[in-house]
Amino acid sequence: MKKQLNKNAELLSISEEVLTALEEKKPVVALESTIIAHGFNYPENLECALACEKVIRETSAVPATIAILDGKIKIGLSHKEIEYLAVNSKNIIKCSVRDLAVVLSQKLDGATTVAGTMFCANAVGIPVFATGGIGGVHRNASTTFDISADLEELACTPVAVVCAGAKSILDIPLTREYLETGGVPVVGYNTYDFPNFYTRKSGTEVDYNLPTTKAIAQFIRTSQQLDLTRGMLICCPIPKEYELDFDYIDKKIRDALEEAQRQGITGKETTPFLLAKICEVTDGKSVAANKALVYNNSKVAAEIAVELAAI
Ligand code: PSU
Ligand code: MN
Repeated sequence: MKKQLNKNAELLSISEEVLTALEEKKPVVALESTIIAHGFNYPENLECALACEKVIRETSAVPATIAILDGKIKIGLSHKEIEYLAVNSKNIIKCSVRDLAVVLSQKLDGATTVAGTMFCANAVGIPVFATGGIGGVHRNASTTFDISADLEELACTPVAVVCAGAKSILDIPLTREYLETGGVPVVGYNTYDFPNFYTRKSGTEVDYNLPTTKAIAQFIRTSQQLDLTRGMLICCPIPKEYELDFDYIDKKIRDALEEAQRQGITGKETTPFLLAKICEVTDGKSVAANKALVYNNSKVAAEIAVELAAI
């Protein structure tokens, strides 16, 4: 890991806090920034980003929010930098892996997606990453070919992504198939069901149910020992009290998908458009659920990182 870090030194800026934690092999949890710039609106985005960091600290781990600023991959953003991303979201580029080199070389501002964040976390040796939900195979992918680069990155980058599954704007069974093809183990944290973001069940299953964060940490360590180059998906269902009704949210999602089609939304705009539309048509209920699950994932990820550091 040190070697990778040195190789990219001029493109990397690691905060003092994160660098010390990495050097002392203390638990660190990576956090993405697309969720700040393009997942929520201001000021919920700022509130959510800071609360995730707080939850991780309260669980005895160090948060490392990742973004592209000043021509560098920043690992561990300051409060000011998080606020900058939250307020200026219109000028922040959504950065998947394909965007990284252009955005860095042109010194543009970028918010990293799950794929982008996994790449950066791995470059500095952070094996645990918390997010809301991953991108996946879109519902009409057989005609649009819209398959998130998150799935490709999961297939080639050894980082454990703690998430609430994938939301039903996606085709969940096809997303599961794609993960299987990529050799990505899909593990439920104390559940057999592959969660559906706003709801605890999607009707599809995980590959394995591991009941404790200790068991999950042991699994990650074994994957490292094997030098498996694959990512790992750790699925935590949204806490029961925040779960939305399946039929209610499914109808809203279908309406949002129709609206996206009517407006001809494609490519990287699709996911942010759908998220914003769903927020609008649920009177913010989707946002409350989204926040709750991200906090929960942050807490579980921190517990896993703590267990992993103790092995
Ligand atoms: N899911 C969410 N909120 C988000 C995203 C996904 O609930 O903000 C973001 C993540 O950063 C994810 C990206 O990596 O959307 C996927 O975008 P795309 O489908 O364009 O690959
Ligand atoms: Mn896409």
